[in-house]
Amino acid sequence: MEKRYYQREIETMPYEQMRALQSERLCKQVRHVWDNVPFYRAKMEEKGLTPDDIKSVDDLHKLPFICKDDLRDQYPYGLLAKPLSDCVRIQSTSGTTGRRVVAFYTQNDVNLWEDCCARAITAVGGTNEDVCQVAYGYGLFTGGPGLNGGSHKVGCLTLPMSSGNTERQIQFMMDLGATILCCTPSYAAYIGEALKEMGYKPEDNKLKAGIFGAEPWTNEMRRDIEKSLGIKAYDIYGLTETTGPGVSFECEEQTGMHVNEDHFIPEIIDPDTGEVLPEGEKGELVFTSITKEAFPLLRYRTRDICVLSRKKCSCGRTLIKMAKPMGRSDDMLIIRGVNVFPSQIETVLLKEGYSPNYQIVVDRVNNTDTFDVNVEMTPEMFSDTVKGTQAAEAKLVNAMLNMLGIRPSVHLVAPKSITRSEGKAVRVVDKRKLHD
Ligand code: DLL
Repeated sequence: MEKRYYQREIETMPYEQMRALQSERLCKQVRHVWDNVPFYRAKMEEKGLTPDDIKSVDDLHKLPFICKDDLRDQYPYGLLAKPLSDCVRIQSTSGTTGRRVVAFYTQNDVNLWEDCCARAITAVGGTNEDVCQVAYGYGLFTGGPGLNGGSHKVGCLTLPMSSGNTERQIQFMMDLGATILCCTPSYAAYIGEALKEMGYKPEDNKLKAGIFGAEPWTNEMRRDIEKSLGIKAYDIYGLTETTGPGVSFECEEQTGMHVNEDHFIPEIIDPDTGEVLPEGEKGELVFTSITKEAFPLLRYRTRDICVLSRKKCSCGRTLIKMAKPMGRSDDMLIIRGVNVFPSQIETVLLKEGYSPNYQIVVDRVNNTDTFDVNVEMTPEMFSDTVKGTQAAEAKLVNAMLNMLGIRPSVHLVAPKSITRSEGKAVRVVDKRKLHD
């Protein structure tokens, strides 16, 4: 693929120059929140800090962390750093419990956010010749609006489909010759399945690339989607609190996502002690947004478990890379004392030739955790004998035991019996929470 950048100078900026740019922006941002957000001023004062104590990125670690609960406590306007008259947009998380998080944007914030998404689209080969189908949800969710804006900036013909109505998605995809598909990986897998059912082969569509994110997905799932749609599948990461998609994006190397460091400074910390960990170590990802005007976040704890790497990338970008987040520290299940990430189950299933359609059900009976995994059979297996099914279940139990260190009960269920998701998939039903 020809090397293309949306903002070459930034994307290939030498490290020292990027540090200098970050330092300048960080100092300005700290002054901005000190002057405009009483919450931040109080937090800094608690630590005996004033803006004069932050002179460069080297001083970042002195600043206090903020977390989701702070955002909820300050709902709705407590963290706003610009007058309402300067704000043009909100987006919000899909959170089902507690107060929602609402993020605010000035026109400039929207503009920079769309640049980040345009970088992601350009990195997968997108140009003004492309037809970009945006099948992330529109509305309060950031996926649709973010990639829609990025697609416009690149000059693609943008299909603002939103998620759902799969038949219509496929009709537009085929009739208009979509070349880039943007949606969650679980919806991409579902579209792949639906295409096959409608009698299409992977080569029948014009798609060349997909930009999939908003939920954890494994490399095994990537290969599955690439095969079923006949495309290259790229990862994209972001969160409502920091803007939305485009905080980081994957390039042609497909070995992690370049962080848009001119807007977001990443750190990895030990989630228990808060200590900053050296590059290459696994821990909780923390972001400081250094260009956001309306809703700046200093050292926001994402809860995503991740690794950063500054290893040279063949794409020519110098932006630091983050690995695929392996899950959230708050999505991690502790079952009979063992840490279990849904992504580990997914890895086993795809390795064993199953689809990524599964659901984990955890409960507590007589003070002991029960751990069940429902997995869809492949259509070929469905006609198989009961004995065959039992043997297949036993094989999966062993593979999961090897991966996790605890034994689940595996139940093979009929193909298509687990509800498909048009947005983020629901992988876990934790009934223990209901009894607590
Ligand atoms: O999911 C923003 C987004 C939209 C990203 C479209 C990519 C594409 P939230 O709904 O606020 O925002 O959820 C943010 O989703 O903290 C991660 O736990 C998870 N997440 C997002 N992207 C990825 C990814 C959007 N590529 C939360 N891999 C984040 C793994 C992801 N997890």
